[in-house]
Amino acid sequence: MPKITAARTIVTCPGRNFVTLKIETSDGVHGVGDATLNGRELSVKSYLDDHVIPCLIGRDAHQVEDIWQYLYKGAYWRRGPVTMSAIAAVDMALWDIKGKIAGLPVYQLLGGASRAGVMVYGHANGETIEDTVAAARDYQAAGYKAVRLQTGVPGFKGTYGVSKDKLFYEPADADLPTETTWASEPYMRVVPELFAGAREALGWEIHLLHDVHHRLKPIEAGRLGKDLEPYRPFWMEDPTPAENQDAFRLIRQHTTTPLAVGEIFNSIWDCKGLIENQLVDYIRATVTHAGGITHLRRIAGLADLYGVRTGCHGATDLSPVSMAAALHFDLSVPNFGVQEYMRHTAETDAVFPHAYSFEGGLLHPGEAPGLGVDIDEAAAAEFPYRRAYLPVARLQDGTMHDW
Ligand code: EZ4
Ligand code: CO
Repeated sequence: MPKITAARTIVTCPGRNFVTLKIETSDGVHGVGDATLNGRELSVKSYLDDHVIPCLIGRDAHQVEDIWQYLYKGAYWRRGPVTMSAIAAVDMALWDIKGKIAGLPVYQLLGGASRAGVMVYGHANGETIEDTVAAARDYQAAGYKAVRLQTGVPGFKGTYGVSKDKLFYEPADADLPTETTWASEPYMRVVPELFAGAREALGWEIHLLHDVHHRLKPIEAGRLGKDLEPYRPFWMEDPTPAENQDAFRLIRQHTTTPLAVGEIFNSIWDCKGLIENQLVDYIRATVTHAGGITHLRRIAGLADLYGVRTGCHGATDLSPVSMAAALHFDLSVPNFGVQEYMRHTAETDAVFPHAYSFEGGLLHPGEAPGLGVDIDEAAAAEFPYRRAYLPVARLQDGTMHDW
């Protein structure tokens, strides 16, 4: 049996921080897992270094399920983003190892390909509607079948989802949280105009998505969903904070715009009510923050019973290791919907050499055994950790708001 002989975390900042777990085995095979939690990176590193790695040494690396259960049930203190990201990193690394030993890409171990490739959506954004539509046109020209549209709210600096750099969106860009301002009314006026402009310029073939990023009250979300209906959006994401899942009942009563939720969920228990009550159409939990491939498959299995499809989070704060793992999952799972895809910088791609590739609007994980991604430790060492936080949002009178 391949025994776990060593494991360590590697923190690197090739433009943004990433935490990677590397597990080594007695077979000489190693695996990698992503443990990045944006703005709280070192907490997960400590959880792994101080509390998980000592328990892994000597275990059979093939026992992916048992090790998952051991870390989940064995902690006694269950769930939460730090715990679940740490467990996820172990799980990803073990699937990587299993694939390498079997000589198969991980998607083959998950039941094989259910489709030719993974439809992804890119991020078109700009300060104005014209800029956003122009960016979306570029994505369309590059072959994307789906694109997310985010535009600046007139009169507000630093609107969520609008990037300083056209290609590489990174909200965690300050040593301490920057403060942005928010008001729902101008936002709710501009988004339907954006979608009208986009449909006129791009036609009806391309899927158009929008992320509300937890910014609205339930009745406002119902209104926005209704106002977007004529433009047939693929989804409206995170319309309200999902701690209150009953809010989705209210939103549902008012709109047929499909709803996507779950990028900040970390276990099947967060997803259960929304799925079983058919209050969402896409579940966005992802490999890194929701307990790894093992747990995400369980969430997808539950979702499939209710006609809910997957739409994994894929922001740049998930490393190429997480992206690779997501693609193996996406390719194999029966109820796949779409995968978010924000390109990483060239520096990040150099630190994490990977086998996945983009063609014709689809990503494919490639045929390399395991996850098909690795970390170049010498390259990683050139980019030391830099503290960085996500911004916060306040209403115009100073009241703290959901970011
Ligand atoms: O703001 O991952 O849909 N994508 C998103 C992301 C999140 C970041 C937060 O770290 O909402 O861009
Ligand atoms: Co989002």
